[in-house]
Amino acid sequence: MCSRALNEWIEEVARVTQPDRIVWCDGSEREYHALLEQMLGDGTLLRLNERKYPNCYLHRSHPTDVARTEHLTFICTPKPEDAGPTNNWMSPQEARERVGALFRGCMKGRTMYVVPYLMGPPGSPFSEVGVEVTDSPYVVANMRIMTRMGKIALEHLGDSEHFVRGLHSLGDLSPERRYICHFPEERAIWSIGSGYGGNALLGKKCHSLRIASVEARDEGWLAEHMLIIGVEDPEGNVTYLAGAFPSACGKTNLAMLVPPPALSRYKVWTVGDDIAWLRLGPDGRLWAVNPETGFFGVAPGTSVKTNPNAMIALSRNSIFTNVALTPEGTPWWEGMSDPPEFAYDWQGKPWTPASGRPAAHPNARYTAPARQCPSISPHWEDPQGVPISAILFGGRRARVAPLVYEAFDWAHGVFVGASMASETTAAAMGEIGVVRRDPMAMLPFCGYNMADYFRHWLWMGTRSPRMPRIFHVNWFRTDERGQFLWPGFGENLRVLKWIIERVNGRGDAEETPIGYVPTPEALDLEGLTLSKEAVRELLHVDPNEWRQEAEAIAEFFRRFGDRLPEELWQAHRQLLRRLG
Ligand code: TSX
Ligand code: MN
Repeated sequence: MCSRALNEWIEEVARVTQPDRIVWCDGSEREYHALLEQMLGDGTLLRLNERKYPNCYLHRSHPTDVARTEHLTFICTPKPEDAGPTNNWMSPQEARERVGALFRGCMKGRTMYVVPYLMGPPGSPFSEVGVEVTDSPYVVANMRIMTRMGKIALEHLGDSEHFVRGLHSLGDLSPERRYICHFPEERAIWSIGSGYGGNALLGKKCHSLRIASVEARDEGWLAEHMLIIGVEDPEGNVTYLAGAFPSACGKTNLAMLVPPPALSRYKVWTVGDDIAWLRLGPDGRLWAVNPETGFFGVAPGTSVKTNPNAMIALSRNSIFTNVALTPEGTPWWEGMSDPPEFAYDWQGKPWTPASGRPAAHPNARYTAPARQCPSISPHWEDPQGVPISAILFGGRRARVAPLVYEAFDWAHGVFVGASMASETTAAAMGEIGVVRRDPMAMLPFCGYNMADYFRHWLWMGTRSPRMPRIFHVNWFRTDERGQFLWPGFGENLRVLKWIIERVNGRGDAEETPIGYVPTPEALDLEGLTLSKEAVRELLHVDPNEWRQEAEAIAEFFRRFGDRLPEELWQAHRQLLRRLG
């Protein structure tokens, strides 16, 4: 029943890469365990404590291969303008020559795995088939957690030639010969020289965001870097929200939020923590699915306090990458609990709290099945998706951005998303506290010119009178001494409650130059000990700060030249006018 186009492509890839063996993956439990045994045998994986972490494994990556490499990630369109000023561009011809040369014979002596996978629920009109060819068994094992792999994908494909072609090889793991190339016209991805998640699990960022964003533009939908949650109120009504946040804003924590005691009659359901595919439904509402089946989460900072649902999800059937290992064979990372007296660090070296370096890599990850998350929504695999009532854009801002505000309308909301920014945190990212623009949290993930992407967003808003309302949130505002003003975490549900009230025509707000901000009384702060002063500060919109912000936004917008939609400049002028 296998697609001829698929067979022909696999033959062609094998001719170029010359593997010793070809293995077609069926996605079965049995195949998974054989693969794990093989990796335990060759040292790719270590088995963790079977009693405390059943069926869990540790992988230590090459020390220079620990994160996505944006400077080595390319969009390969015929014209550089089609990649836009925020992407690296390489001509398809140069990519075929330069990167193609690296694939020649790269699988000699290795096994080539053919990994068919489905992004999206079985039987859903949202869903897409991809096939990743890889010489990394670690990639295959992670793909089995993150996607619907094997038989189900081939069934979806039938004899069609319509699938995303992903070619991946570890190559020699040298950063000098590392490339992640995307060919949106051919719906193809070439990745070589890295085994790291976002570079190598091609179903995730490469397919579900970069390639899918181009398809979404062409076909009239949205492929977004968003979490999806359902908030159930005490009466049992569930309101679905989607949210885009740059890194280090706690997106996975928000996706798995546990209500605080004062709102214990509410419940937050997790639909997805990273990617949303959104389409207009027959009812004119925007419906969303999570194309993935797992969480590829940052381990450091994840604890029973910050995210108890993630801790349960990752406690079995999970793969850990670059975490520390305790003498009892359990994983450990900074922020998980009090440090052990002794551990092996992410590179396997002896470590104590006095070592003066982190035990886990700051970008250490867990790969955990979504179905194991206690808050997973009963609707997370619904083929039609869930109806989205509000879109949240967020950022980490010590000042300027209030706790929450609502955009005036869709076009203004697109302006809010396009001008999003966040402050850097991790020392690994360079200086800390620097404001970086990251429109819709898509800067590293949009597969085409972001000016065109903004135009696509604006157009989507003209297609239905029932589009979601758009909000901006900031959990990270600080006082003059640098202390966080808002308690964050579960208490963020108080902000979501106001957002849901607004969507339902309630919830008091004050009109400000930047949008609708809750009145202090409109936020449910019962059981919180926040001073009146702190609330005032959290909700304050300072015209002077915002005039500076507007100039920074203009500077960013100017990078797109005359390709930037006029509506965004219009929104910018209106902001300046309202600021006086
Ligand atoms: O994930 C976070 N969220 C979202 C939660 C649903 N973090 C963790 C950092 C990002 C990876 C947060 N950190 C949040 C937040 O809302 N807010 C903060 C800032 C903060 C940190 C600590 C405290 C309060 C705020 N308070 C105490 O530690 C007692
Ligand atoms: Mn992400």
